Amino acid sequence: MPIRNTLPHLASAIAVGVGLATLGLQAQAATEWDMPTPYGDRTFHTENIREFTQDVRKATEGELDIKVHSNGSLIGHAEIKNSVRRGIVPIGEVIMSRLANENPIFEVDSVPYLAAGYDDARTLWEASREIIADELAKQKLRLLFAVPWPPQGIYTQDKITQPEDLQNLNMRAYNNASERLAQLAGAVPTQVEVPDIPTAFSTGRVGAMITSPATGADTKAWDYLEHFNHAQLWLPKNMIIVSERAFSRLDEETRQAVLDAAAEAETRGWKMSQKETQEALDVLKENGITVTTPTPELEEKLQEIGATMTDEWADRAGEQGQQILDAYRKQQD
Ligand code: PCA
Repeated sequence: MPIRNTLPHLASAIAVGVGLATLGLQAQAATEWDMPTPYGDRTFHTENIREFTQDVRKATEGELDIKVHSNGSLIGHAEIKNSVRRGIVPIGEVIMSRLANENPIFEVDSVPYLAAGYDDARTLWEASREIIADELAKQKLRLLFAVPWPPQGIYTQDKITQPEDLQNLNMRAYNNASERLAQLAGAVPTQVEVPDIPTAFSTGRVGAMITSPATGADTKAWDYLEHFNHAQLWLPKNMIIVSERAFSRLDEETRQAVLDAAAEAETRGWKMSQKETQEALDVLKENGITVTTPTPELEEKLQEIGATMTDEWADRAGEQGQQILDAYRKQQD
């Protein structure tokens, strides 16, 4: 009798014990996050992100382990933002201006000549960061950090001196602004993601492109063209976003570690970008690309296109856009 009575108790005690042990273990097990990014391993953005994930690993003693899947290998660029929003992945990188169709404020960094150097780009970021973060927060996305690409220019097979030289070129573009600029210059734009650039050139789909010295060097532009015009049109930013839901599941200490590493990654990334500009220009030259700046005639045309695009953007971006422009101009003074 006593034995019969004790056994079930013993069994359930063991079960509870095992259950608690499992729970305890789960609470301590490392969290693993998959992080899709659109650009390749040679890109300084990817290097910076890897450093960010190492910093998080170190600071949390391995509690949060973020695994980077670069070059669109896990999720293509076009799907990354919505994948984070839907919780398919907790964190990811996208170029901010890709969200322009949702709200024009996301492409404020791709308006030609609005902020075409690092100091102005930084001021513009300070003037726009909060409003952009708030827009993302409405979708339960948290902005962790943003880092600019080097200034955008124009790659061509032939030398460009006159505005007419751009006409009818099949021009590779990557966001609405680069597409619109190509259009206004009389070229024929086609959107192509970075991993697909070499194929787009080798199959003749495009013969020119708008991008940075960095991406030209990363994709070995010298294999398919000869000229880079360092026009310094704008500095588009990549941003790292995390789903608020995934973020809130982390404990307080881990959350702080992520925020600290993100702040460092932003500071480091801006420096890397600036350094990369000169280094990539050198790589282009060493590999036979002729690097020039716009002739006065071309400059005039690009400025005219810039003025048109600034007006178009301001119209589209309405009150929020005006708020950013006012804050930007005020900080510039
Ligand atoms: N490289 C990316 C975005 C801007 C840049 O410099 C691209 O060309 O798609």
